[in-house]
Order: sequence, then C-alpha cells, then structure tokens
Amino acid sequence: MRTLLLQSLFPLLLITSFHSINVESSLSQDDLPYANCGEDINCGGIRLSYPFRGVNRANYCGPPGFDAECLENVPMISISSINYRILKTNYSAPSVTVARQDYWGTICPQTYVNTNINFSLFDYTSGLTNLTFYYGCASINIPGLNSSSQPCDTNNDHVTYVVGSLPFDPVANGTCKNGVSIPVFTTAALALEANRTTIKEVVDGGFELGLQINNTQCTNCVESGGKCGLNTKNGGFSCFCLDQTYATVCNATAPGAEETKNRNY
Ligand SMILES: *[C@@H]1O[C@H](CO)[C@@H](O)[C@H](O)[C@H]1NC(C)=O
Ligand SMILES: *[C@@H]1O[C@H](CO)[C@@H](O)[C@H](O)[C@H]1NC(C)=O
Ligand SMILES: *[C@@H]1O[C@H](CO)[C@@H](O)[C@H](O)[C@H]1NC(C)=O
Ligand SMILES: *[C@@H]1O[C@H](CO)[C@@H](O)[C@H](O)[C@H]1NC(C)=O
Ligand SMILES: *[C@@H]1O[C@H](CO)[C@@H](O)[C@H](O)[C@H]1NC(C)=O
Ligand SMILES: *[C@@H]1O[C@H](CO)[C@@H](O)[C@H](O)[C@H]1NC(C)=O
Ligand SMILES: *[C@@H]1O[C@H](CO)[C@@H](O)[C@H](O)[C@H]1NC(C)=O
Ligand SMILES: CC(=O)N[C@H]1CO[C@H](CO)[C@@H](O)[C@@H]1O
Repeated sequence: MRTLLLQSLFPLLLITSFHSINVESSLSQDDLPYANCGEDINCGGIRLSYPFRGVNRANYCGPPGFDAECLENVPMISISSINYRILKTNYSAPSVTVARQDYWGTICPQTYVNTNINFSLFDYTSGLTNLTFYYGCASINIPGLNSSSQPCDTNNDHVTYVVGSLPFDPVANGTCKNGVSIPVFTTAALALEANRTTIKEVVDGGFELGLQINNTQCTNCVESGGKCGLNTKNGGFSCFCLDQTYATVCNATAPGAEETKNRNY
C-alpha cells in the first residue's frame, strides 16, 4: 500500500517541481487537474462531482457558484447568501435536491429571508409549489390563511402558512410582519393539505433545482476518458485528459493518451 501511494505521489511531486521552475508547457503538467477533478466530494454518503467544487475538489473542477462544503457530514451549498443542505443529486437530469438550512427541523428561523436562487446557475424544476410562511400576523383570520398557528419561541411571533400564495399580500398592508416563500414538492404540499404529513417533513424534504450547465459537454468529455472542469482563463469548459487539457474532448490519438481509458481514478 505504502509503495503504491509513493508511486502515485511521485508524478505529483514531479509536477510540483515543474511548476516551480515555471515550465511553459509540459506534457505531464495537466495530470494534476485530471487526477483532482476525477475525485468526487464524498460527504455523508452523498457524492458530488462536476459542476461541484470545494472540499477535496480544486476550484478548476467547476464553475464559480457551485462551491460545496462538508459540515458535520452534511454537504452544503450557499445560493444567494442562503445556506442549503444538499439532500440528493441526479447527474443525468442534472439536478440537485436541497433544503434550506435555516428551516431545517423548524419553521421558526432566526431571520426571515425569502428563497432567492441565482438563475444563472440554477432553475426550479417542474413539480414544485410554494409554501408561504407568515410571521407576526395581527389577525390570524385572514381569508385563505390556515388558522392553525404556532408561536415561534425565538421571536415570539406566531407563524402560519399557506400552500401556494394568497391572492393579496398580507405583509404589504401590514397585517403580517414577515413572509417567507419556500418551494416544496407539489406531492408533499398535497399530502400536507390532506393531513398525511407534517409541515416539518414537507420543508425538510426540500426541493429540486436544475443545474444550469451543459450536460452534453461533460458527458462527451467523460466518454472520451476525460474529467470535466473549468477553463480558468475564459470561464468556459475544460476537459482534463491524461496527456493535457482540451476544450471539448480528449484526443485518443495524441501521444500519451493511450493510457487515458485504461487508467482508473
Ligand atoms: C450568480 O452567479 C454568477 C456566477 O457565479 C455570479 O457572477 C453572480 O454574481 C451571481 N448573482 C447573484 C445575484 O448572486
Ligand atoms: C434523474 O433525472 C432523470 C432525467 O430527468 C430522470 O429520468 C430520473 O428518473 C431521475 N432519477 C432519479 C433517481 O430521480
Ligand atoms: C415561488 O414564489 C417566488 C416569488 O416569491 C416565485 O419567483 C417562484 O416562481 C414561485 N415558485 C413556484 C414553484 O411557484
Ligand atoms: C389587508 O388585506 C386583507 C385582505 O384584503 C384584509 O382582510 C385586511 O383587513 C387588510 N389589513 C389591513 C391592516 O389593511
Ligand atoms: C387536519 O388535522 C387537524 C389537526 O389534527 C384538524 O383540525 C383538521 O381538521 C384536519 N384536516 C383534514 C382535512 O383532515
Ligand atoms: C452543449 O454542448 C454541446 C457539445 O459541446 C453543443 O453541441 C451544444 O450546442 C451545447 N448546448 C448549449 C445549449 O450550449
Ligand atoms: C490528435 O492528436 C494527433 C497526434 O498528435 C494530431 O495529429 C491530431 O491533429 C489531434 N486531433 C485533434 C482533434 O486535436
Ligand atoms: C389555504 C390552505 O392551505 N388551507 C388549508 C388549511 O388546512 C386544511 C387542512 O389542514 C386544508 O384542507 C386547507 O387546504
């Protein structure tokens, strides 16, 4: 095991020294991104690969904005300053199911922030419905709003919710102090309306976001034996191959490429 490790470390050391003496172009130089981006982030049993980066994946393994963290075995991502737990990934969609960390196990967060995703990186998938929470409402008997309300210990505001949204905005006319919309799966919202589940389960079930990446591009690269990543010079796509970095796919006939398909990372 130890010799194997040393053997696999040796090329890395070699590359490092190449870098330090600033060799302009070297065949083995790009072996580093190939190896690094070939590794997944494995956090709490959830594996994150392209476009995600962070933890053990270098910044060149994905575009900015897909920065993952692993906190106490929970994969996390921040979108427009809100922290989300990553519950599930589907790379063939490609999509990710996330749940708001501030609403995890509670409907009484410290601060009231509306869900706001970055549409240049994500989009809402179909099959979602908004759940809107209202806090500190003067009158609970707003038509359409569920009268079942519970106090939030943290700020002593009562919380009430509505599936979908109201035909009017009770925050705008001062009836409620705050409103927060959170997308949930429509199937979960329907189960909630039928009393078959709880509000906490529905919110903790999260919602699915599509990833705004070109999946064909990455699939083509992977099928050619490469690892998907970022072109740090122009912000575009890079396909990291054993011999060097390509813009789209590995070149099977280039020298040094023969090993690409046989080597396993
Ligand atoms: C959305 O993401 C892009 C790419 O990371 C970034 O340039 C932009 O500032 C983000 N927009 C907002 C509103 O956060
Ligand atoms: C992943 O997404 C694809 C394409 O949208 C879909 O057909 C498939 O059922 C999804 N897989 C899972 C496990 O949800
Ligand atoms: C939820 O409400 C927000 C605005 O608060 C809206 O942008 C979004 O499209 C809504 N989502 C759904 C699934 O209706
Ligand atoms: C706000 O609008 C709702 C619905 O139109 C109404 O029932 C309520 O009385 C209004 N509250 C105030 C303070 O104007
Ligand atoms: C749902 O449960 C609540 C409390 O247990 C009850 O008051 C309400 O009538 C139920 N609603 C339906 C549609 O069963
Ligand atoms: C995605 O990538 C493929 C392969 O590189 C390309 O043919 C296609 O035009 C791209 N699609 C978009 C929407 O950019
Ligand atoms: C692939 O590599 C071979 C050998 O170096 C070269 O002749 C050929 O032009 C390359 N093809 C592409 C598409 O880069
Ligand atoms: C507006 C709204 O969400 N109303 C729901 C209140 O709760 C009952 C049952 O708990 C549902 O049947 C309503 O749809």
